[in-house]
Amino acid sequence: MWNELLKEIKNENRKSLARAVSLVENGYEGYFSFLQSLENNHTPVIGITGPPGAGKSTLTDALIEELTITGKKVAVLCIDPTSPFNNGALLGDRIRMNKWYSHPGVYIRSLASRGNAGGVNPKIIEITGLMQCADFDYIIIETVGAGQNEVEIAGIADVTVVVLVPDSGDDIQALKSGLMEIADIFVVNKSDRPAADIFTKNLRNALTVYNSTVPVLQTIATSKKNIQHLTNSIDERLQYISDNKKISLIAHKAFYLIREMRMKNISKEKLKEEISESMNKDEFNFYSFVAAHV
Ligand SMILES: Nc1nc2c(ncn2[C@@H]2O[C@H](COP(=O)(O)OP(=O)(O)OP(=O)(O)O)[C@@H](O)[C@H]2O)c(=O)[nH]1
Ligand SMILES: [Mg+2]
Repeated sequence: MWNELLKEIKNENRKSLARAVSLVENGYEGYFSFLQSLENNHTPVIGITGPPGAGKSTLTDALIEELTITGKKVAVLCIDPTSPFNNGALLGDRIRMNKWYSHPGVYIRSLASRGNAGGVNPKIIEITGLMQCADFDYIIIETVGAGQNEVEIAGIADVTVVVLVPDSGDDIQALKSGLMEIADIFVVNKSDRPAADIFTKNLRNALTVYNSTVPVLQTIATSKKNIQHLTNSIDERLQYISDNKKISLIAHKAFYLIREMRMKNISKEKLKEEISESMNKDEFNFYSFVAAHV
């Protein structure tokens, strides 16, 4: 079955790709051996993150347009916000993205974040790996950006674009909350707003203080302004990924998957059950209990 699927995926059969993504997402039997059998294809992965409502989806839509105009093929993984705070935007995302569903060079897939602390789907690494064996030139991952949660995506994407809006204080906020460490490119979207220039200036100044050379671009995603500048900047960044960063990315992904696998049958609920059964016994020893689970 897996071999047949792989053949179809390579033949640009999007239905087969969709099916394979679901199988991987659900951890269907044999999925990991299947991943092991894939060749090393490194389609570049672009992470788009930032606070809720910053315009990530609108920007992704504009990026798809810019890239497909030049004949590129693009896969997009949208991590559906599961928090009620974000639910309002979902429908809008769908309507906006709808026009791409019939485009042969575009594949869009929504994935639930399933309450994962990093704001990404627990199987995102494997799903991205699967997409890399298809015919795409770029894979874009849009993640729920809420507070500290953006950090996870930086370990998966080759280039992380942090989208901000010119709201007072957000520039400093962004630097404080660790976004500076993860951003390869800052985008000040909604630069049609009057505060855009001063915001951009403040952000650039703040970055200089930290000796950061991360570029800051202004865009207006809704009117597709400056999008080519952004794609150029992404391509430039992709060209100069240091070996150090490559090693860090692979190590991060390996760490994440190993942890997932080791913790597979462990949950606090299950531990509680076991403890409630044994804690009143004389022979109960906390450290022996722990040792029995590692
Ligand atoms: N004025 C202006 N509005 C914009 C711009 N880009 C996006 N918007 C609007 O901002 C709102 C939020 O845009 P989205 O693209 O859904 O933002 P998002 O970051 O994907 O939102 P979440 O996924 O919910 O975090 C929408 O109403 C967009 O039309 C822009 O450049 N200028
Ligand atoms: Mg969105």
